[in-house]
Amino acid sequence: GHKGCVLWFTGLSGSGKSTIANTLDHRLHQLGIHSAVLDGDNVRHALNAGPAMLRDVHGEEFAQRFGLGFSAIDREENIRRIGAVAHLFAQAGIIALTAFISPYRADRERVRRAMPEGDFIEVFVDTPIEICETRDPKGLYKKARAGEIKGFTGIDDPYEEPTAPELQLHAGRSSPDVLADEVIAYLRSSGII
Ligand code: GGZ
Repeated sequence: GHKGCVLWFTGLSGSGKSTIANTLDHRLHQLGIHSAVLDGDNVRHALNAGPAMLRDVHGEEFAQRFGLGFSAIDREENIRRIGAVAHLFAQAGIIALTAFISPYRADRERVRRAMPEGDFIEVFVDTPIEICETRDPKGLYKKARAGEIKGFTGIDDPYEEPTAPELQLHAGRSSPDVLADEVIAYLRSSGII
């Protein structure tokens, strides 16, 4: 058996949060454990996207203006909603894997405090920005350096590192498979699975 909880991955863009969360998700399914991934694909582009009617009539870019952006206030609201959804998953007995930058310590702590002790597991995906910037899968760091994107995390917007994460993964050194194993070992040792 297993109990529901939230594995909250936090780290820079390109640090490997989504990749590790998805690798772990597959691994847990193989073990017969119910888990679910929340990441940019199903949250920023779906749950937190602008009104559907605007999207249908005027397209994604226009609707996005009514959705959430990347100001501190919008990121806080993004994290608040994700935290609420992840909490519901955990209450339903599912291991929720969330993969968002979540750059503000206070926003992450607010999600933690809303949950029973031990149910919120903070996983710091600690990849040096140099590595994230070299990977740059979507070319966003390049655009941020060129000033084409303003307020990009790690370039001209803050990332507040966790001070006491339950887990710290060195995603610049190990493969997603090895890191997923580290998380599984933690879940076993803490009695969650
Ligand atoms: C950071 C940004 C920005 C800015 C767009 N700053 O590599 P990606 O593309 O897929 O991951 C980043 C994603 C961050 O969304 P989150 O919901 O995880 O952010 S937060 O937790 O702070 O709310 C990146 C893209 O969106 N992106 N503009 N200015 N990342």
